[in-house]
Amino acid sequence: MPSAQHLPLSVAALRRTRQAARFGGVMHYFDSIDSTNTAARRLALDGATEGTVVIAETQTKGRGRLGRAWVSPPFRNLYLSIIVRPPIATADAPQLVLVAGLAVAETVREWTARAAIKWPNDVLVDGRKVAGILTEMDDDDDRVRFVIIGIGVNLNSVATDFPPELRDKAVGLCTAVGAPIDRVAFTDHLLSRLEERYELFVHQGFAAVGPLWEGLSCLTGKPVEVDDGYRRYAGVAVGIAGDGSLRLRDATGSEIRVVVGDVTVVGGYDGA
Ligand code: BT5
Repeated sequence: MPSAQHLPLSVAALRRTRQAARFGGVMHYFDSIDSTNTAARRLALDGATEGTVVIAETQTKGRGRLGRAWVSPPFRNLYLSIIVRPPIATADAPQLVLVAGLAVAETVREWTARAAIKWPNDVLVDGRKVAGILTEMDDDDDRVRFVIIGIGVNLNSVATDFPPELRDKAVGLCTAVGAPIDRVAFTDHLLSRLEERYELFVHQGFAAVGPLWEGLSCLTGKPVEVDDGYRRYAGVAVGIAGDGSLRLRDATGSEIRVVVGDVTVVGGYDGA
């Protein structure tokens, strides 16, 4: 099991492994910061190049979607943001959250095959959230100027690191694997995957990513409810559409497409 003593990330070792790479070739490392997404946004506005990474040991204002908080205990996990400047239309930018989700899920699966993606931005292990993704965009005349892809992965957090209300919803990869996770190795593999999947998306479009994403989705075939902040939809998840929206089949047999929202699986995940 993970050691009780959590040490700082060996950032020199990580920099050595990434020095020739596009993603992570430039890396900013902080002991503590408000939010790596906020820091990356500041750097992007100052002209930082694509692939610039911000990593922090802890965040005082780690963010999820819709102003929600991301629990960020120090020296255990990964809190990372990366700047990308994709040559795409603003309307296609939400697909990047799925591209990143695929890369995170594929990386987690190098440690355990029990990982799956939950639309739109969660990676689960055994039905519990091991990682979340938050993308934030800056655009100009319908073209994307930059997107900050923020990724939080619970690597060496144990149940007591989470507030009580999260203990049955969140999990550390170490708990699933039964051993401490090497944060340098995980981050290196994640950045390589992310670079690979991002290149695929930029050069071949979401059509090339969608089938890979579908292969790791835990929702397909499940009865779900989706809350988009305005209304709730109910149906069976049948996959994602070409633009990355979630396809549901409702009780009347009609198809509904949901662009944003929080999904609940009716009856849970059968332990999967
Ligand atoms: C997300 O939002 O899942 C996106 C999380 C992105 C975090 C990264 S860390 C690096 C970068 N910098 C930032 O400031 N953010 C990004 P959402 O789908 O809204 O889920 C948020 C919800 O997940 C919370 O309301 C909690 O219920 C739950 N949660 C919070 N912290 C968690 C954790 N460490 N592990 C699992 N679940 C958590």
